[in-house]
Amino acid sequence: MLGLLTFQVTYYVVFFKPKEDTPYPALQRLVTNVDAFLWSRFDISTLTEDLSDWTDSDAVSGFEPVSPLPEVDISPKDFCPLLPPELQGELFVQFDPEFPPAYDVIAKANKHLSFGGRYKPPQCSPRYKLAIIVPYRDREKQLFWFLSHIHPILQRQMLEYAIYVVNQAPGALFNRGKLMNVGFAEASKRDRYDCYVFHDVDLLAENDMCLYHCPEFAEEARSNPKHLSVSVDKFKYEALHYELGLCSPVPYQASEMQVFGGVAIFTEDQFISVNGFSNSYWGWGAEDDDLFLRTWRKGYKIDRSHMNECSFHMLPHDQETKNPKSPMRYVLLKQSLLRQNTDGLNSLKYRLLNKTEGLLYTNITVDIAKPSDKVFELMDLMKEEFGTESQFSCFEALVWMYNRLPTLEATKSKDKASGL
Ligand code: UD2
Ligand code: MN
Repeated sequence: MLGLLTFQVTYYVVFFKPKEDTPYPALQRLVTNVDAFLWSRFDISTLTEDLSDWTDSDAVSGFEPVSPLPEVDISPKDFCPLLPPELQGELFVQFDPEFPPAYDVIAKANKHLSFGGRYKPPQCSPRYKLAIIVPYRDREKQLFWFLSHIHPILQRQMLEYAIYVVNQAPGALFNRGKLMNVGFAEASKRDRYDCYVFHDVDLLAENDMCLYHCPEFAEEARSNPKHLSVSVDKFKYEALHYELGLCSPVPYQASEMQVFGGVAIFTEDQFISVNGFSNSYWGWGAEDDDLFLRTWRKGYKIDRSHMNECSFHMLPHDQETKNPKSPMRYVLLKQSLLRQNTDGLNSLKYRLLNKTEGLLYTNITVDIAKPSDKVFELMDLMKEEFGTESQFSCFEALVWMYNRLPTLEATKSKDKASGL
C-alpha cells in the first residue's frame, strides 16, 4: 500500500505537478490518501503542543467565564447616536513607523481613560461594550502607534471598551491564535462584553466612519461574526478570497476561503460556539483560515456589510524572521475541522505571568508553552531544502510531509534502538 502510494506520489509530482490545486478526482483521491497517512502519524493531543515542563498546579486550563451580572444603570440615559457628530471621516495614517509618540503623550491625549485602557462615554448609554484583544510580542513601536490611533477613534464612536494586549513570553514560536484565546478567557473573567474584537497591532483604520460595532442580528434572527479589515492598503485594498482546492477539508464548492485575518469581531456566544481559535498554529500563517473554516462549519456567514466604510493601513513590517512560516500550516488546515471540537477554547492551557492594568491598556503576559519537537524537526528539514521562505502549494506540502515523516520516524526508532 505504501509502495503504491509512493509510486503514485512520485508519478503525479513528476508528470502532473500542478501549478495550482485542481479538483481533479484522481488527484483528490491521492491527496486524501496522503492526508490519511499523515493523520495516522500524528497524535492529535501531542501534535503541536509540548506541556511536558509544566506541573498541573500552575497552569490555567480551559476557559471559565466569570460573567458578572450586567451593571444596572440606575439613571438610564439615551443611547449614544449611531453616527456621533464628532466623527472626522478620513484619517491621516502615514506615520513614520520609527517614531511613535511616547506613552505619556498618548496618555495626555486620552485623559478620560480609566485603568486597564477602559472608557465609557459619560453623556449617553453606549450601544456596545467591547474588549479589544491584541496578540503581541516585541512590536513596541507599532503598539504605541496603535494605541495613539485607536483610543480617540473608539471614544469618538462613543463606545464602551477596554484594550487587552496579550504579550507572549519569549522562548517559543509565536502563536497568534492561542494568544487570542487567552485574551478572550482573561477579558471575559474580568468583565462582561457584548463582543470581542480580535485585532492585529499593526492595523490602523483609515476612516473613523468604520464603526467598531458588535455583530447585529441578521435576517435569520441570528448574528454573524464580522470581518472588519477586508480592505488593507498592503493588499491593494482587494477583498481577498481563494480556493483551498485539494487542501480543503470540505467539498470543493463550499471551500472558497475568505480572508479572515487582521480584525475580526465575535460575540461571546459566537466565539464559544466555534471553540475559539485553534491552539495548534505555531509560527506564521493559516490560523486565520482555520478560524474561517470553524466559523463556516457552524453555519455562520461572515458579515462584511461595512466594506465601503472600512479600510486599514498596515504599519510596514517585513515577514518576521522571528515568526517563520509554519511548515505544517496546510496539513493542520486540511484537518482543521477534525480538531475543531478538541482544539480551542476547551483545550486551552496557559500560565499567566503578569496582569497589569496600565492607563492605556491591560497587559497580560503569558507563557503559552511551546510546540512539540516534531514541529522543529520539520522546520529544520524544510529550511535545509527550501530555505526559510517555504512557499509552496498545499499539494506540495502534503507530499513533502508524506515523504519526510517516515524518515523522521525511522531516525527516531534507530536512536531508540541505540539507546540515544
Ligand atoms: C496576516 C494577517 C494576520 C495573521 C497573519 C498570519 C491580515 C490583515 N493579517 O498578517 O491577521 O493571520 O497573516 O499569521 O489579514 N505579532 C507580534 N509579534 C510577532 C509576530 C506577530 O506582535 O513577532 C502579532 C501582531 O499583532 C501582528 C500579528 O501578530 O500584527 C500578525 O502577524 P504579522 O503582522 O507578522 O502577519 P501579516 O501581516 O502577514
Ligand atoms: Mn501585519
